[in-house]
Amino acid sequence: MIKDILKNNLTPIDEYIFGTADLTGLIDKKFGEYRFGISIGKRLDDRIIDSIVNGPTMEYYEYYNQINKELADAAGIIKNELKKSRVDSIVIEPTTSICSKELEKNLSTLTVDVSHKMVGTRAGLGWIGKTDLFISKKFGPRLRLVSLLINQKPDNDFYPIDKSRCGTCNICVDKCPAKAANGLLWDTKTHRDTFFNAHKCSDKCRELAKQRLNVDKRICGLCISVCPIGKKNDKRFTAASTRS
Ligand code: B12
Repeated sequence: MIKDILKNNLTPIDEYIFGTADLTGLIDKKFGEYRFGISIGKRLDDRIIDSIVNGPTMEYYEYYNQINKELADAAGIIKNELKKSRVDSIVIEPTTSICSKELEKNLSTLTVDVSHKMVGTRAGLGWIGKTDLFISKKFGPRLRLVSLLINQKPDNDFYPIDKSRCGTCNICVDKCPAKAANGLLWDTKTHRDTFFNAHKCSDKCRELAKQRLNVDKRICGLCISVCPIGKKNDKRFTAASTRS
């Protein structure tokens, strides 16, 4: 039923991926019975992502705002449709402003209450790459995510992904302008800070956004642009996406 609601309301459907997840024990107790998740990813435009070569572009920045709005709107529609089927949900917005109360509270760790990437791996849609991006089987890291928490177990099985499939590829590690990653592979027992320095990334994103766009935001996107998975006609893309 949930999958039908998603299929019928995400348009055009080939630009989206979605899945459901069991988040029991993985999110704060304050969410109570809302311990199941829906992960939704929207594909990013190849031309805009490919044009990120030395840092963020104004076009990418405007697009980023537009996609956040599109995803928030889509999640709102799904929430209403779920409600009609008597499923209550909580929308976790695509982004959290660095000045928002939630992130301010967690500024020392750069962590929010619900990680979209975790909902995505639990839904079996992808894994975490070496520069801490969510690498989806279908679009690689070329997507933005939104999540909903629900208080009913979805009527399907879950096939979470527990470890990285990046292997020996180090392209994003080498190209990261912040040198934020050390090349270690992710798995569910490995905390972000073991392989990725989010503060170095944040500082560099801010510096680049100021320099290139004259905005006080954290924007970069180079790690998304250089990843071979999800790039059109890349052999690794096919290999990764066909493994279940
Ligand atoms: C805070 C934040 C930042 C911070 C910190 C980034 C970071 N890596 O943590 C800063 C300002 C640096 C930042 C920068 C960027 N961000 Co940002 N950011 C967020 C935000 C708001 C929260 C992330 C968070 O809580 N991190 C805390 C750590 C602990 O969690 P995590 O890294 O998300 O994932 C860990 C867990 O999920 C865990 N995990 C995964 N599965 C499982 C399963 C189990 C069982 C367990 C135990 C754990 C586990 O593994 C991960 C690594 O340890 C999210 C939105 C959101 N609500 O998720 C966007 C988000 C992560 N950002 C995003 C993007 C695109 C960016 C930038 C490219 C900026 C830009 N748009 O140009 C850069 C690149 C950063 C990078 N390479 O990671 C996207 C990522 C999309 C993708 N393909 O991965 C997100 C998801 C927003 C979105 N709606 O799509 N960001």
